[in-house]
Amino acid sequence: MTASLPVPVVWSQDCLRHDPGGEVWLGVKDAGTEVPERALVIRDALAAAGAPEVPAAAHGDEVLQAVHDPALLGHLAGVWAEWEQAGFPAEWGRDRVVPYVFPTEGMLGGLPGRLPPAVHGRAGRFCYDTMTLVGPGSWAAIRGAADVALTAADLVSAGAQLAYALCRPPGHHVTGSAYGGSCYLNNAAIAAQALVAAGAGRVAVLDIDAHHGNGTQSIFYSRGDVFYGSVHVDPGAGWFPHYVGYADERGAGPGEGANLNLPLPPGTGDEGWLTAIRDLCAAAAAHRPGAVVISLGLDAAEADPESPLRVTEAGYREAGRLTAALAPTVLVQEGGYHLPTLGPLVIAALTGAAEAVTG
Ligand code: SP5
Ligand code: ZN
Repeated sequence: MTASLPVPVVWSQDCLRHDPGGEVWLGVKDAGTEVPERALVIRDALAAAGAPEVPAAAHGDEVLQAVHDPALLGHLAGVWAEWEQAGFPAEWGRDRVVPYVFPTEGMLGGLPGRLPPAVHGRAGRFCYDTMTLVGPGSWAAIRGAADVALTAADLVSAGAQLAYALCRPPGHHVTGSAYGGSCYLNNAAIAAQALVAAGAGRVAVLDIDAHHGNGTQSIFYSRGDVFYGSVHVDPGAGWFPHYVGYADERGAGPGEGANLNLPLPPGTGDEGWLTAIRDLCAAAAAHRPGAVVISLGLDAAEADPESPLRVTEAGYREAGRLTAALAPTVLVQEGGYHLPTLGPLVIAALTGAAEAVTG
């Protein structure tokens, strides 16, 4: 009989209510991989491993408003009702919110960024890709995932060494004012901000999802109190988010030096990935964090359909051990799409994190 996994798992049933119903990739709607079953297989595996479950508590909007533009929060909360009201599902067969015009710098050429009254025009102001669809249950899940992150941060602020936030949908691609990458609100940034607000001092966010967390980077880019570091597949090698996540992005103003990107070549496995994570931990330790947030994507794993990295379960266990050794740690679920291996991978990561705490 193995000892049960001593990491509290924060959970909200609302996280199952978001059904993006696919993703529009390169002009064609595909089935999509960010499905509700992801959260269920992880939850089942952790229950079987004996990890205690903690229900998410409802929180106010204060921390959300500290990391996100209130206009983004309002848009996400109301966009489905507006879409329905405008008749897109019933009259046009458009059963999810998907933008089709994007106000890029190149389009506006310096003209003011207006807020179009028509919802189908306004959608591209807040969503920067075509893969991140909104449906009837989406807001309940998005807001529920934020409460999951906030509840996990509360546990650590109250003295727990570790807490795991089983957030769905994921969050690390969301900037202060725009969503994308299958993400809607930045759960990890919300957890980090909550830790700061509770008096943790400096916080380090370590992002080990296969993709660069462009949203988290953007939110904290000019802040010196929150370090952001990421290991991810090189966006310059053809991977999402393509435009951000390069090694020369080091932070700005008071945040200069508090941002570190370690892009890796496609095909990188445990050795190269863990070497980069050790470098990330050394940089984060120099920042002397009072608390750590791990953006725990499981999509760096070799079987994952969304990334070319080749990390094993043993790699994830070591990554958990290395990162959670820095300070009390909130682990926030990000990506990870290969349903048969999500359970073993999350157990490996949390087992490693628990080893770091118990020695
Ligand atoms: C949180 C997170 O991991 N977001 C991932 C966003 C990247 N999604 C890119 C999807 C590209 C289309 N997928 C094609 C899969 C072909 N196997
Ligand atoms: Zn990812």
